Amino acid sequence: MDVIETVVVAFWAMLPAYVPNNAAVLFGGGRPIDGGRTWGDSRLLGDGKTWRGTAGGTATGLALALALNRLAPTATDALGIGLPEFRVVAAFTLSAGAMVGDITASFIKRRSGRERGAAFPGLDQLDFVVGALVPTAAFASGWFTETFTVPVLVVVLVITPLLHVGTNVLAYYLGLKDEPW
Ligand code: CTP
Ligand code: K
Ligand code: MG
Repeated sequence: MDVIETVVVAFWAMLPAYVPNNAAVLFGGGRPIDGGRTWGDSRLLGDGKTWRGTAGGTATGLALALALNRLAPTATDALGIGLPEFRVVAAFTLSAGAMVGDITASFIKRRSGRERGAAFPGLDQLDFVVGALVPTAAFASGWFTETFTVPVLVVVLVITPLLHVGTNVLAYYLGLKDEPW
């Protein structure tokens, strides 16, 4: 695989993990997951992690993976690049895992005294990557090793922070998000 192919495969394979965070912004609102509970002086997770955002984000990632599966043969022919089809387990671990990674990051942010919306460079850009890939490697290991080869993983680690910063700045200027991160 050349560099372009590797980037296209990495982006395609990660789309079901990328979209849940952005979709959660649109679905968010309603009851927070922590129900307002605190640990020490801070909220367990905060008002930024809601049931509706989490369910909406996961469902969007799952639906996207299934839609990509229908497009894969045509896109593979058109681009001449072998695009992976998502096993159902992987579609779920990628989308739900991304949400769990983001929630875990909020837990860590609250424990380190950061209020809702505060930036935590590094964690913000990679929480959902780790959250998506670890359960996928565990529960869809064959599919994972076929799809996420070492070059693909390296590309994921490089392009994800760039895409994350880009989409969040865009969402901020569109008035969808309160902070540009
Ligand atoms: N959101 C949600 N449920 C989630 C994740 C996000 O409802 N599981 C919604 C919330 O409305 C949230 C917005 O998407 O405010 C932006 O997400 P994010 O930046 O992750 O949350 P923050 O509000 O910045 O909170 P935190 O500091 O805990 O990350
Ligand atoms: K976040
Ligand atoms: Mg935020």
